[in-house]
Amino acid sequence: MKTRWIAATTFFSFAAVAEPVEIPQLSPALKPHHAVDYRRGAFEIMGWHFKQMGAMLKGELPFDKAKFTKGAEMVSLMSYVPLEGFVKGTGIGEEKYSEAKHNIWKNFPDFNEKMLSLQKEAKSLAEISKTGDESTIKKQFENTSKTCKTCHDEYRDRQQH
Ligand code: ASC
Repeated sequence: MKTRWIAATTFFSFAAVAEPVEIPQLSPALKPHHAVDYRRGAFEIMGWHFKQMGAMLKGELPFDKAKFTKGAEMVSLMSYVPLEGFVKGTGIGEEKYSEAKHNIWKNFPDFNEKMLSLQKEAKSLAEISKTGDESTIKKQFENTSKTCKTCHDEYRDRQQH
């Protein structure tokens, strides 16, 4: 009996881990260009703050902890936005302004994982920026920045719009 219970719980815990990652579906209330606008809007907001935060850490702007924290919180909040906008049929050549490579939809579980790691690192940056010293903050800023870059290298192709 006990063995059976263990077998069942083992099965269900593996089943939970193996849950497939769903490619988001476009709501019938929206058009494909809305998905591109939506995700690009979130990335623009992240970039707006991230660039200013980077400039503070490089000493190009004075380090203002309150402003830095506010930026980090905004980046963290925005990091939850784009994934929903990566619906099929909105890659480069399919939608104007798209910079999304088509391998996003071929490797969606990997892409999803990379977005989740941005969320994790950005959340940690927002937390650390409240209490940490500048060098600790800088280290976490670099960890967060790496998650942007890793994903861009594989899944973004900058276009001349
Ligand atoms: C930005 C921006 C990105 C990221 C990336 C981080 O400000 O526009 O794409 O930061 O450069 O490595």
